[in-house]
Amino acid sequence: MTSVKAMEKSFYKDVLTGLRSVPKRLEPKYLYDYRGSELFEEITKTPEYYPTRTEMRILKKELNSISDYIGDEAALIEFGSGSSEKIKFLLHHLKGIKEYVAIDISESFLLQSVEKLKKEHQHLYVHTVCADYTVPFSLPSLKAKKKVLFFPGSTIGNFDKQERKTFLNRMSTLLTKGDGFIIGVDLKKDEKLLHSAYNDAKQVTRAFNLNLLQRMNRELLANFMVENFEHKAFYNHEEGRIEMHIESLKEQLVTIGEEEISFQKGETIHTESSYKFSVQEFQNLAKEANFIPKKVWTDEENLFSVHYLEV
Ligand code: AVJ
Repeated sequence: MTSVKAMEKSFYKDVLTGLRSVPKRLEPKYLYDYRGSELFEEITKTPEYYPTRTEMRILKKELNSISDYIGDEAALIEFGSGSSEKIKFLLHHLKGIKEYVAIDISESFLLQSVEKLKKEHQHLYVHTVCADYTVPFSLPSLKAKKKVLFFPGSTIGNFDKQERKTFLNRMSTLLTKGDGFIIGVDLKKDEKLLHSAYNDAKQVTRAFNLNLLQRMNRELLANFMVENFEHKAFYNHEEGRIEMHIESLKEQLVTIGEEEISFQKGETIHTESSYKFSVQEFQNLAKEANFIPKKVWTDEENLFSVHYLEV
């Protein structure tokens, strides 16, 4: 398991590597420090950002069916446990969940949200794992026989082709026959809708993206002048993904610790991709990782999908 301390060190290394690359890029996981996690929560409440509320609507609508798949004696293992509202809902309504494992990269955020959960569910076995699930890690030993992995929010969309292959394969090796995997996957749709979901009117997404510059200033003693950069998000049709970038508004030099990084006017840092899939495309990916697609739940407008996979 990767400790968070080790991760902080690799933040500096990864930043230098990423900003010395052409084109410049930073891994999306670095968007989620405490402030970033807070801002993401705020994004989910904007009227334009449909994924969170649509997925929640699907979970509510399909509660009985989901309950049948989970069964009456399972451990639910959640990756990226920032999404406390969904898990609260499931734990409250699905009595078959006897044990809960919360895995998240943001330690303070994780501990805070799990404390509340423990108080509300005194009979639930709760484990917290602070880890970066994009690298190999192990699960704590569990009491429940059946494992159900829960990866909501279409975070799978953050991974590129190779990363999602590796991730799905890793997930399937955590499971044995009869176990399950519930995964939320955002669907391909009208590009205008997609565009506005990542360019909200209140500019919360902008603040979320630019927070990465402030994080580098805070943690790595960098000197980014945030007003010299702008948020840029658009749908890349060929790649089937939203791309989020930070654009340099002028030619400038930035120092990070002892290192200097130069920016051309208009040059960008690619900070996040958010791939969108059709149901068929995702099921094919799942099959390549030895999963059997058992069920897919969607909303009436076909904005979002929730899949139940088995091994
Ligand atoms: C949490 C990765 C699913 O890609 O939609 C939201 C992150 N970025 N707005 C997404 C995000 C900008 C979100 N995921």
